[in-house]
Amino acid sequence: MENAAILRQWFDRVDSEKTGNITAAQLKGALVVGNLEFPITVVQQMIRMYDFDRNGTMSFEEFVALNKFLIKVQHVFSDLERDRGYLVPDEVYQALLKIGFSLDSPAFYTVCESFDEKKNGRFRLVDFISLCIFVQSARNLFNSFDTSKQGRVTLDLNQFLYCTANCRI
Ligand SMILES: [Ca+2]
Repeated sequence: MENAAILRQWFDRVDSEKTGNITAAQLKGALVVGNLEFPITVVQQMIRMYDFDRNGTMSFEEFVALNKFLIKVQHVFSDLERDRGYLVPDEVYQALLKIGFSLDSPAFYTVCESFDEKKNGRFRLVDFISLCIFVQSARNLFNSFDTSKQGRVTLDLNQFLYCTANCRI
């Protein structure tokens, strides 16, 4: 889905009410058609990640940005899954590095554990995309507090609650 005209067609089909914006429920339904079944909370997070005008829905421009991210994540997944259909934690770690996320061990294993849906150490594409959406959203949120770009933030309890509530999937 890299061609702009194809993307436009896809978007218009999903935007069944012709509002120029697609909702989380519409996006969820469209992804299911493409064999990607996400919980609605993950789809809402996808929308929030690129909701540049913060209206809670996805315009075509925002969709193009999301699609670019999803394509990158899918490519990295296919490079490493070697036709098994899943990644093991070591590969998830390498995949995250390729996407530009370098996590330390405690952070990485905690994130892995919470996205290992079946608790079998196997990350299917849907699990891996959900994990990447979470890490990217957390990074965006972190950056919004790290205004001086020091790579660290100080939060009071209210800000901390705001962050955890935003990241919860
Ligand atoms: Ca929007």
